[in-house]
Amino acid sequence: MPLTATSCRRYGVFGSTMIAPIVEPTLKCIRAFIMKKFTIRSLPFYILMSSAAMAQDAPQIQEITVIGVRDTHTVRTDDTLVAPPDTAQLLRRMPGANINKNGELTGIAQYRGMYGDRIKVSVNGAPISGAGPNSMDSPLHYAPVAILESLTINRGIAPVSAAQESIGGYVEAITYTGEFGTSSDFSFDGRTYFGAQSVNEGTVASGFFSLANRDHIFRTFVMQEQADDLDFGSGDIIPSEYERERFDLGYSFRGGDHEFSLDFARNNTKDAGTASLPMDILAIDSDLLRSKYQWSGADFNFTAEFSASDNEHWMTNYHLRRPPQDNMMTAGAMRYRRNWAVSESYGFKLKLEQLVDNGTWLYGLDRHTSSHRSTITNPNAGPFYISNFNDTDKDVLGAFIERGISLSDRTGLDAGVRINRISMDSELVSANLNPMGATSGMPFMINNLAGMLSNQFNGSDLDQTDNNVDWFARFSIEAGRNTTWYAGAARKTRSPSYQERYLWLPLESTGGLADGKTYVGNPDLDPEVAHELELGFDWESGSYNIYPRVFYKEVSDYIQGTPATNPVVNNFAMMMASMGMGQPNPLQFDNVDSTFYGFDVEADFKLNDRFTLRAVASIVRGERDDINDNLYRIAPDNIILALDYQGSNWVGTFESVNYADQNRVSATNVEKKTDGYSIFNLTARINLSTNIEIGLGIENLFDKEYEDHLAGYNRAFNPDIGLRDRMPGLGRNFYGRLMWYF
Ligand SMILES: [Cu+2]
Repeated sequence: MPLTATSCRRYGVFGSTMIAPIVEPTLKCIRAFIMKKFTIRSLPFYILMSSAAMAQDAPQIQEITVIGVRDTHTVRTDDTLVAPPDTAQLLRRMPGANINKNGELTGIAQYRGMYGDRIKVSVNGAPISGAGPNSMDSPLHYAPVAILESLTINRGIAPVSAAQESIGGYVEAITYTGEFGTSSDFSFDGRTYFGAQSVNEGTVASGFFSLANRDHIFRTFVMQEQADDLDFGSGDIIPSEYERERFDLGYSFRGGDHEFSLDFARNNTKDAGTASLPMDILAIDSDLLRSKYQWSGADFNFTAEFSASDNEHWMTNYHLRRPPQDNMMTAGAMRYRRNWAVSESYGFKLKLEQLVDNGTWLYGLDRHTSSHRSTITNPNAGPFYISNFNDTDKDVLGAFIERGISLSDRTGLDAGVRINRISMDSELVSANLNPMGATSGMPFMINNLAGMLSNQFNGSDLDQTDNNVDWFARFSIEAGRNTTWYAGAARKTRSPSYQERYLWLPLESTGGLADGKTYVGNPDLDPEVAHELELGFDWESGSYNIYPRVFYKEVSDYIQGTPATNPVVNNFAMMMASMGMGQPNPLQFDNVDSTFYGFDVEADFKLNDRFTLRAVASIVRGERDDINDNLYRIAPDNIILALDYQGSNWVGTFESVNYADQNRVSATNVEKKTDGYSIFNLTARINLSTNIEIGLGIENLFDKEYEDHLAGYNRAFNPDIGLRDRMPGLGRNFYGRLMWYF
């Protein structure tokens, strides 16, 4: 008999291996939850959930069951002890995922070898367009750990409805939003979160407060965090200090089948070192607004979301790191740089989901438009400026349709198509690299070359439109009581980023590549087109669960830096390098062909009532197809093995994190190899009472010194790390957090 609408209660949260649901739902219900992950947005504070409250709260929502495999991996902050302030660090615990770390608050999501703009990240459903042309405020910068409720990665092929351009994957951060009450009386609830760690004397203090009844939630969040420079065992990473403040205000209303929310967040990042990049953060001041309306009918769900952001950012190469020194060719003062960068974005998403007898239909329309401006100046030479990006626009308008269907009682199919129309443009650019008005000599010649490049750029076809088609299909079949097989296929596209199209002067504004190379863009770039296959199975037998996946992805017109061929670009870079700025032999963004393939798995084995063994392993290869080279900054093979102990009022974990050598490096990006390493971590979470929890941890127990392949190269003067040497991993770190729910 084909599966039809099934009534499932919403109980626990699935995806985190740390949680045992209080009420074990049926396997089919779990699948319904996974299918419907967008409908379980606001989860109650798990620790506060009592079975009585649950019985009362759990609405009898009609859920459609379609056979499927576990296609997301969620880490919940409450159940996972993490030391660092950067939410991106949580990705390291997920199969296939990792982070390219350029600073403590600057973690760029990597998934199966792709990163940066290829991974779509949303915070509470809203896409994020950071201000920094080097992604100093990468999207997860806007979901600090202290306000984070959960971080979810779509395993493998993301549905086309998840995000507009999900060629490399989709990550969703959910922050605390509070819970509706059960009566008309208002109650005051909240959570305070305090954290501290030894490795950089970092502290965080935050509070989430809500005033809620059955119909209304008023909420606010405040946070303050700061730290000194990080210790790596035989020195400090200079600069890696940071300071950040955050303030949120929000409101939700529920009436009948309708729900509405409006949220505002203000982020103020102050001094923050990014030693893997040419400059450090002086400030990031951001305002983010989002709103959502949801209408849940008997056989449909309608959602309308709106978001907007306004980010302003300053960075320099002199205020946190040692400023440029005099050399044979130039005075250090002439190489001081300050960069002002702003981004504005807004977007909406309309989604209508229809529940039908054998599954669901989903129709949607979304738009996201972002503009960026970046100007580089020298505080010691007023007339000096580079119009790095001048009001570059990227406007993505998309429409999609998706179907989830039970083909039989043992087989399910999810499939969908999306069409994106991408319009991009830039205003004209200019620069003055000859602030003293010299009539001969290096600055004069360099400025002439810059003038030729701005003329070339301004005369090219800046106005570009791409029409991109994405589709995906995921087929699942239950092969027995414990096993569900899975096969997926997809075509995904991505139009170039504004840096890839509109970087006109050889500079390092590359969305955080941090390879030390300067780049130029190309307005005529074609969109990337990926074709992907994925196979795997879920084997779930209660105490033993394993979820392996293999994948193969071919990308035509993959955008990659290749040696620049424009003689003006090469001359410019060579002259700059001779004066101590940047490197010769710049790269230009180009369309090439590439292939990604690999394997990842998560598994847990319940040894007995107390002990559970967990494993997460990730292997990925990324290769150029047009030449014999590897792709740059790909995560080394890695495996996390953890042993969890469940005590009466505490949970302990002993964990080994193992990274292999990375010898498959990119010659094009002059990438350095790294050696493998293993570090060991210990954590414990103790419930002092029903509403107070303490977490304690030691990271890198044996103070092992190692190089972090994904942390780039040191770019700031440091007596203990050479310039352009690999960034070290962090030394032993004692850390703790205190969470008090009230
Ligand atoms: Cu920046």
